[in-house]
Amino acid sequence: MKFQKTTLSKVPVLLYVMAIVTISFLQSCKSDQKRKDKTEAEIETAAGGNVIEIVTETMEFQMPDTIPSGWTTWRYHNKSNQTHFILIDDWPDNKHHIDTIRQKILKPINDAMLLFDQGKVKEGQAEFGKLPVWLNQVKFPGGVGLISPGLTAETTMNLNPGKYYAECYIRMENGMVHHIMGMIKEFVVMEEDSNLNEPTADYLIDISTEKGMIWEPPTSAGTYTFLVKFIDQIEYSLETSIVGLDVHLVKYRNETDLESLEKWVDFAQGMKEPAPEGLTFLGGVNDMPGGSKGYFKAILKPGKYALISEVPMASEKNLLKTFEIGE
Ligand SMILES: [Cu+2]
Repeated sequence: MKFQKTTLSKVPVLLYVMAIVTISFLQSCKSDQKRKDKTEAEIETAAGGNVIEIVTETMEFQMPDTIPSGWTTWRYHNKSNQTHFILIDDWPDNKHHIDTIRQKILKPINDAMLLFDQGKVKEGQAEFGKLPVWLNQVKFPGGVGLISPGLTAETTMNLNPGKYYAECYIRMENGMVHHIMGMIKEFVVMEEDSNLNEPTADYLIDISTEKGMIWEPPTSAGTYTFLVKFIDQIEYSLETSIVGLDVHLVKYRNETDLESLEKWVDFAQGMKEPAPEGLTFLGGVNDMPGGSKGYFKAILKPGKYALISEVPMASEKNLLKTFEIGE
């Protein structure tokens, strides 16, 4: 590991690399309630198959300890006042114990971020220096995209048997990372197959490091299933400090919102609650290895939307794509 080479702007990127994850501070309760009301009425159930229901009320993942292998639909109900996502971590063998993960990974990351917030760069880097080498071996086989308070996201993925963690590494307003506050959950994917057929997609999103996102967006309102094909993925390495590709769907109001969006999803610039005004996150597919695919479902109404990847300067990489749904 070459932490001494790490610059401040790159440091947060490491968090990404390591996979990573609060208590709600009171954010506009009124608008949350509005969103909740709207959501309850809008949520549709997946068409049969194997659905894993996951709920967050404060800073936790309420989900089963075991799930079947193969295709499963993750329906994530964000009943909290904060924005979240689910990133799945596949840690190397024998390093799986949750106490180890908390102590050796989550704590130094959280401590480092708090120090960076105070402008203590050296001290923050020293915390990163405590991270174990085996962190390099973590893999991210998918997860559910960013979802705003009161809303439900739905993502369908294909997981192999094994032991995994679900985590969220968005930060609270006070800087604490959600994972250290409780948003890390161990689960086992069993040998038993879900027997769920792979979904059929209405729209295809190709994502790659070279071309960014390539797709033809919908233009009319409806409930759609999107297929995200990871053509490749950026190699996760502490030495190169590179973040990965993923897809998040967001509704926005105007161009100013897009600027806040691009800045907010860049971990180097904070990714702290509250998420900027005017943005409503609607799910997506979190990081997957190159060659993988995942699906997400969303209800689109007239308005302005964007797909964004959680990387620095997304628009320059063709990883921020806007589209509009007409009346
Ligand atoms: Cu979170």
